[in-house]
Amino acid sequence: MSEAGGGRGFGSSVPQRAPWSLVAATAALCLVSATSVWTAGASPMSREEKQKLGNQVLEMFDHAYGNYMEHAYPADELMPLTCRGRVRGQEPSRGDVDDALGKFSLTLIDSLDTLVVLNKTKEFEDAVRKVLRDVNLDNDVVVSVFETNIRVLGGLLGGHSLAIMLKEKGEYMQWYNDELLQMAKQLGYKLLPAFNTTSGLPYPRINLKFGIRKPEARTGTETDTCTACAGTLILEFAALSRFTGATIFEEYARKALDFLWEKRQRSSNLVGVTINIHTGDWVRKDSGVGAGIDSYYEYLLKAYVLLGDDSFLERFNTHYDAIMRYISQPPLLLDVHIHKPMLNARTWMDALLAFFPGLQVLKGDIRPAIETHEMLYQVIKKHNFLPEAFTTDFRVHWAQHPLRPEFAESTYFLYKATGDPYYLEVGKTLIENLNKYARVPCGFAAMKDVRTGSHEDRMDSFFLAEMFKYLYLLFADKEDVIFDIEDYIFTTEAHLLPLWLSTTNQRISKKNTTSEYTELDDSNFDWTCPNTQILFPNDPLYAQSIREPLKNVVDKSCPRGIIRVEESFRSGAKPPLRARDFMATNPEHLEILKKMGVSLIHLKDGRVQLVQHAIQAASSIDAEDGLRFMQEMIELSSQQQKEQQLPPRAVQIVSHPFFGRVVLTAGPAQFGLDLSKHKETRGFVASSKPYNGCSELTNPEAVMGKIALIQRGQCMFAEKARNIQNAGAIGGIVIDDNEGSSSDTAPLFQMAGDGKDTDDITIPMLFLFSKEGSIILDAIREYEEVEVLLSDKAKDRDPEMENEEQPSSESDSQNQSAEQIASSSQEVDLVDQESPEESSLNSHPESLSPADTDDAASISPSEQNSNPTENHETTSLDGECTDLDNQLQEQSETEEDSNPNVSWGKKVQPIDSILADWNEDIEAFEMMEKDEL
Ligand code: DMJ
Repeated sequence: MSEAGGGRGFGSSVPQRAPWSLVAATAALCLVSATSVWTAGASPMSREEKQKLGNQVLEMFDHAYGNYMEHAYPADELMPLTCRGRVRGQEPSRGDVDDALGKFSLTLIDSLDTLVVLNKTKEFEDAVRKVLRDVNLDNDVVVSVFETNIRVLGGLLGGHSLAIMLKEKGEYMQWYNDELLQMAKQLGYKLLPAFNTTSGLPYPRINLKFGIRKPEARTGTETDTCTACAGTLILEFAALSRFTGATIFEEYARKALDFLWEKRQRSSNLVGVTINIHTGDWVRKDSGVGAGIDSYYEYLLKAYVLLGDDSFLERFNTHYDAIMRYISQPPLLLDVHIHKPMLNARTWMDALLAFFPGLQVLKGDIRPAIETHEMLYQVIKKHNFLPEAFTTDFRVHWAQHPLRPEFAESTYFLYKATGDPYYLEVGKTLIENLNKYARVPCGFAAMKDVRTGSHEDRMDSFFLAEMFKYLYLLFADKEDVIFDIEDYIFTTEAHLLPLWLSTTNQRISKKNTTSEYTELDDSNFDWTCPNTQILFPNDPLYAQSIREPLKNVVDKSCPRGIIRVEESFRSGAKPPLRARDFMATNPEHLEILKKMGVSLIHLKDGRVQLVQHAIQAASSIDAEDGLRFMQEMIELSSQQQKEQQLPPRAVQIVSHPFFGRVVLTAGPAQFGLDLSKHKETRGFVASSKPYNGCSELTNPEAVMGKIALIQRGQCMFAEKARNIQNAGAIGGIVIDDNEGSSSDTAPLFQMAGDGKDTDDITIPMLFLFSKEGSIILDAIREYEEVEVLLSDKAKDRDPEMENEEQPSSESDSQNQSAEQIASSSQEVDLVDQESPEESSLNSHPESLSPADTDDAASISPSEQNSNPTENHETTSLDGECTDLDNQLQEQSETEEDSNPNVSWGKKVQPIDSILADWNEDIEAFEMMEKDEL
């Protein structure tokens, strides 16, 4: 098949590899593995172990992909808890996150090139046939331009790239005639109307059938888009142009990039998170490397690699300098304001920035890559996954984790760059955690809350597009992949585009763009895409030496960064100003603050943010006073936080046939045993009589030694607790009397005391909303004996417990209905008290809303103690930290000192056994599905 003006890739088999251009050659060098230089440090991993892990990745992929194909296809995504497809319009809307779903079998298209990387050529051939047979790109559905580009256009192009590679090899895909490329082109044309703005920045959404702005289109009134949304098109669009010869795609993508470049904040060289597509004004002026901006930077550097255009490198380097000057505060990466880049805009980081160390490898800046990666790994070790957002002192800020691949991506690139087997061990941990905590009978489920281990009925397509590629490649030797991965560049969705595109159809590259060519000086090329053999010629311990000082950065961090200063602090004190006396409206206090190098930012919601720059203090004594003041503020603030933000707790049903699979999100109480500090409480449940627990129980024999269930209402929570405690209960669960309530829709809260001394209450008390509570009540009706574990975090289920406790006489039908309860309850989630509203967090692409940026104030950690030689006052801060360190240490010791009966989290269940007992679960899910129908 051919077309007028078609380029080399269109209508022909794979072209001969072009002579190396400089960029292609350097890009290939980026991926030269340094394994050969490794001689010491973390123990090397044997070939057998690497193969075993590679096979494990293959098995996991089969589990995810197989379940998608069996239970969800042709739907866009699999819902792994209810084992069915997610069809837009048929499920409750999740807001912006649904804009990725265009009724075009998203997961299948996103998985195409993963199949080839994982050596599943036969399955790839089948998958391509299915795409060609079943996928319709002309649906009346409004989709995100960004997501459709990176996942669908990128998926089709990645599929095409590998299809022509396979065809060239002569065994598979011999029938292939560029059909995927044709689909890509069709889709490309469908996206073009989005660029119909004076700026050239695309609208964020488009209707696949009706385009934009027509009444039927139901879109086109938006005024803003995120920087990544407008700046993450060039790889796919340029590849489409170069494969087909149709220049328009590359031109449009270049124009959008040119506009963003023109609009960068000129003094800081940073870009904001969102921009007005008509005026070019920055709407959100905060700037980081995570949500909303991330892949804009990625595409500048990769566009240079793929297209060989120096102007992209120059732009990237300019931004990179600014990032390293203002945003990078190793090992942290903290958002700042584009106009005042010395001011932090947030006190937390988001999970999307985990791709950045990988990009730094491509840039050749390995040291900060190692540092940030190490910090992220420690956060992961603490929570099993990277929470969507976490604070500068590494507490969970937003507890969700949708199985994002960015950290695996960076791990892969760091391993390629350093050859340090440490990164293989990191990959092994990622695999273990996925199997242990995210794997469910019908796929892998996103974590609703990394702290409790609860799940969400969601398996995003990027999990298949990216996670499995990076994990497989991490453990693969060259011969484990049927083609040379170094001939390709990864898009942001890990789709593969061949580097030979750099020399194909170049004539179109700069038409109609505003950028002018300027000769770059040599410094622009320093270390970009370095040869790792040159980077670490004699020092195989290089990476380890950088990680070593950061070993305890997460566990030993001083609580810092979150300060809530109420406007109503009482006044009166003279300098040195004490935190408790501070008034943000007192001009004298403000003057003192200034002298101490502390600046004050008024947030929109009336609170005040404080940031200290020791170097801006009038003298070193003032700077020291400033540090003391900030430290006091931190203490005040953390006291307030303790009162306001107790994290959720978990009620886990551990008896047969649940065995810990059912985790219910519960609210804590301000009285009674604090489960975060003490061992879990485990016991059988019994309903109290009266059920409201407001008077002496009439059934003490039934609740004695058990966990009593009580209904909310009619008296104080503390009174209920006393009554069940007096009856001999070892714990209590208060169930909401408001029928239908759920932690999905209502914010969790703490049960307050009764205004009196509650020290007499010693048993743990948790609160469940009605939907969650009815799961326990249903279980009692079905099984009578129901045992639960009350804790601050769900424990991994224990196969041995199952063996011990499984009554041999249980019938299959009982198992089934137990699983039905379990399966419905696995969806029970929590509302993260600390997290912002999901709808705003999902604004595109996965960007965080303005309202989220400043719910607390910050002290920049690097400003506090990054330069101990200049700021001698850091000594006193370190001194202050000692106690806190001890506290943290004690806390983590307590966490580890778990009840031997419930030490499930420490056991690793072999895959075979997981598979065996999940076969049973799968049958139960299928039954459930039939019942629902
Ligand atoms: C992916 O779709 C892409 O990597 C994108 O650039 C950012 N987010 C997701 C995965 O988290």
